Amino acid sequence: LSLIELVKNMPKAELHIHIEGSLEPELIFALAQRNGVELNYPSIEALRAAYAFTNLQSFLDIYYAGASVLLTEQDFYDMTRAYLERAHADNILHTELFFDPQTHTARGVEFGVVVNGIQRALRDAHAEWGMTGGLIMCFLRHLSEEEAFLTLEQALPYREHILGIGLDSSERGHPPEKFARVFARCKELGFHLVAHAGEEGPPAYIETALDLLQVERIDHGVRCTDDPVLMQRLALQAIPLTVCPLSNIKLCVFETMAQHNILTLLDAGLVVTVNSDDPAYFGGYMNDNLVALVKALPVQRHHARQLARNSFNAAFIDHNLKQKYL
Ligand code: ES4
Ligand code: ZN
Repeated sequence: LSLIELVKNMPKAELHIHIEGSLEPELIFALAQRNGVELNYPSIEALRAAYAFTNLQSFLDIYYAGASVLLTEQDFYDMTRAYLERAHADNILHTELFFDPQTHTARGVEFGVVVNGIQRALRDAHAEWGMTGGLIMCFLRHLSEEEAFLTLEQALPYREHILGIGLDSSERGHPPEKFARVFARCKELGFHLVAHAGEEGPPAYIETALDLLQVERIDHGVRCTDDPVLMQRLALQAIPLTVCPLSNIKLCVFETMAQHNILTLLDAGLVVTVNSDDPAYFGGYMNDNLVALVKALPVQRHHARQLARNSFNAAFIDHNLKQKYL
């Protein structure tokens, strides 16, 4: 079996996928038509042509515009179903989905419409394929801590459907400490905790996410290589990093895939995982990310096997399920 076949076929978990980032231009246009929403792009091709990003913010502006077509529970179901079918095709057995409720509640879409639509698709995937998964609710870090607390209140009736809490959107200028109190409350409530840190922001944001937010995983975290002491800590404490290779190239975190530091991180013993982040915007799903790494970097079979093991070890699943998957 070639290494490319191995990475495609190996069973794996995905731990960093924004479900709104799985919305393909075709579905954006179909939902816009179904819901009578006006788009600022004349065609699917024109929209796709706008996916030329220079940094995180240039992407986020288009990503929030794309999400504006989502109005009904069925819209959230259809979006999630399409992602889960792609995930199943990539031999993903377990997936933890980020969602951004504030992007929707700000437009008058009820919290329950969002969660119920996504949750129903996850339930169907479990019934049909035995796929497991859960939802991670993200706070938008460009908004206030007070707005995060309000969102947490809205989430409480649905807490049985929410596995964890995350932090995403514009990183620079919105350090983890801005959300220290709301994360402390989420921890008391028993949620798992994660945060985006060290994608565009400095390694200090990785440290404060760990020390002040008490997160269990770091989303991205690739800038930790700027701080050798921090890197050693991440390895010693086995803090998983959910790395997103194609995302990092599209958002110019690294100039080319050959310059990506994922093998440096893996070889230093960090619990690195590979993920798709926003697959509809960044040019690929899970297996596309793995294949891109194999094509650009000296990935060995032991690296591939380690990435798959790490994905299950870093997942928020109970001991029995972990044993079954490992
Ligand atoms: C995101 Cl790549 C990335 N970074 C931060 N926030 C996000 N939301 C969706 N994708
Ligand atoms: Zn992300």
